[in-house]
Amino acid sequence: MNIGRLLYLLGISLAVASCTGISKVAPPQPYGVLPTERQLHWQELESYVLIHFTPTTFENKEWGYGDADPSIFNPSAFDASQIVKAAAAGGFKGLILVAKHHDGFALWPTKTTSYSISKSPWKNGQGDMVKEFETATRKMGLQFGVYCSPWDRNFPAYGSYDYVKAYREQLRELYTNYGNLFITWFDGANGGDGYYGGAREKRNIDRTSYYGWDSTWQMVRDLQPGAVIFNDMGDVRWVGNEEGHAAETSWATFTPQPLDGKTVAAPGELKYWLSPEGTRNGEFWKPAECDVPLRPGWFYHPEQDHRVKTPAQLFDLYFKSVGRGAGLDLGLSPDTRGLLHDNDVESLTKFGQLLKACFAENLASKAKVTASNIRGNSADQFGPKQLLDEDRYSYWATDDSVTRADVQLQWEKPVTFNIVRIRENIKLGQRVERIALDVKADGNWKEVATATSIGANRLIRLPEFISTTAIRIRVVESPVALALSEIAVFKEPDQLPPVSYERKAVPGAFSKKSWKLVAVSAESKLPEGAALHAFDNDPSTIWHTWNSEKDMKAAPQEITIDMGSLQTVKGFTYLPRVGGSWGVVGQYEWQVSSDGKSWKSVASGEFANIKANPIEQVISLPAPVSCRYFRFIGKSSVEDNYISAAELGAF
Ligand code: FUL
Repeated sequence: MNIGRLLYLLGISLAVASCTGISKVAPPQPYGVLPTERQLHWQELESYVLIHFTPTTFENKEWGYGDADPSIFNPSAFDASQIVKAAAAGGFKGLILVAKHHDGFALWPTKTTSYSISKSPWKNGQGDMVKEFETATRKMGLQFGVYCSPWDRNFPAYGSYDYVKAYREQLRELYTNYGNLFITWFDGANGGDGYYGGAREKRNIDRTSYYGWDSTWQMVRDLQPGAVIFNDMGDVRWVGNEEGHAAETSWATFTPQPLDGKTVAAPGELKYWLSPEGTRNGEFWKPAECDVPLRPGWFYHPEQDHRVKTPAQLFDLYFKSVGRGAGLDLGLSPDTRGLLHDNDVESLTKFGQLLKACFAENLASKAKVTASNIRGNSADQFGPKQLLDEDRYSYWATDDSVTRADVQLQWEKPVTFNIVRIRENIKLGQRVERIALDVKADGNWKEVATATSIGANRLIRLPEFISTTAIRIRVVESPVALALSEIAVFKEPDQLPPVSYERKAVPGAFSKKSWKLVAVSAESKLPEGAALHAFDNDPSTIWHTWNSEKDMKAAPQEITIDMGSLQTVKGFTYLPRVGGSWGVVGQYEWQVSSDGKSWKSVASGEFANIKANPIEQVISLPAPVSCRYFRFIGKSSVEDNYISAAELGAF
């Protein structure tokens, strides 16, 4: 053991005479697990976009089945730079292209499958869309990354080792031909129904062993050493929802937990409800990425043109993701022209302007800054002025014995603010447990906010502007000496419209006032699971077919409703329950009748991605139908258990 370490353990801040004779104080020892270089780089990017554009776009679906004819992939006006420019205008620093989604269609001329861009009429089969995106992305100064879906619903050999070999080869092509990547994204949706070269069947794989992730990811380390692996078992964890927010307390460290009854945690198979918060003192440095589409779905759907998130919503999500030390990964979906819709471009641009205006002036730069303790009294090395230099790794530190301390910022004239940004030097780990923010008012300190899990980035956003001549950041709990790298103070532009994520009714939605239950194949014996809850206009109550662990009525289950009179129906809606995926329907069917006796099936299919993104499913019929009765059949449930519905609707 060296002497510095020994004295550290004795709790002494060591002043060592360096060989040049200048006195230097030893830095604090790192705490817990630490980020790697590539994770530091990822953390600095903060926000990036994710592009979904495949034949699935042309089918108006969320998950392609793998059977779409490649000839449908023929954008009329594709322009990667239009998409990248809009992302850059939104302040995003990187772009991930879905080079292959679950439908298996490769956007580059791969040698591994004939189901690729080479079979599309676009550029007469000579195009390479991954290259076009890469070139446009780098031109705009953004970083580039790829998503290549492990699940492949087209590949005939999916489920056998032959596919795994081909998949690795796909990754090799992507890792060698498109420059340095900042991220390689592996989603957890794996195995299930698919075309599989015409077999049209369900193929289950063992998520813990099938892909041989260790060998696959070694390729990332060998070929793309700078890229982080997005995956719960990789470098960056999924935050556990597709709504774009981490928990209020969100640790960068995480210990993935296997599901009950399983011995290993595997991608797509772990206790996701722990992901928003992470694990204090967790086993791995694995910060969260919050992925959320700009529209309700990841792919473009014309009927969602008016459901693009507003700049104010994006701003709110920025605080709930980036502001909680996570990354923000915003899904963008080009339309069948191969361009972003004007509404999307407008929202991104205004969001970018908002961010810029908000963070343009750091009021802290004009403040006098003092601290209650400075490590080894060495102000040059560890003084609070390090908090103002915008360097994420220079820092104010306290003596080892001091784990509670404060920093004051004072101004000659009052400043008005509502945002404070605090960072730790995460090269020394995530140390601080909790801080408080005080404001000087009439000569006294008043606490206005507290915050936990500081890490790389913590944004405190006060609901009201405050004018003051002094603020104080008090570290109230930390297991070790402090190592904060930044305190910054901002005022957001006035008068942002209030943010609401309330579900908007589908245009033309029918009133359910005179709807009546005709029949139900099963309903819970518990009153809270009654069939009536499927159309009571209350999304918080559900129809379900569960009585107890041992007594649940499995799919298929159906419910028949009388709308009271003959209606012209253009489509139906299914709203899944909130708070978990139990009972959520996977495969569905709707039948209609005008007399309640003879029935016709008018819609059937899968609610793709409903587990990860449980939004209202809007199913438009190919042509309007006239009917008085409808029957909804939950043919399967995503968890292979029972059936539930929060609301059924028609329009
Ligand atoms: C999920 C996928 O199943 C969705 O389709 C989408 O690609 C989303 C970003 O990841 O796992």
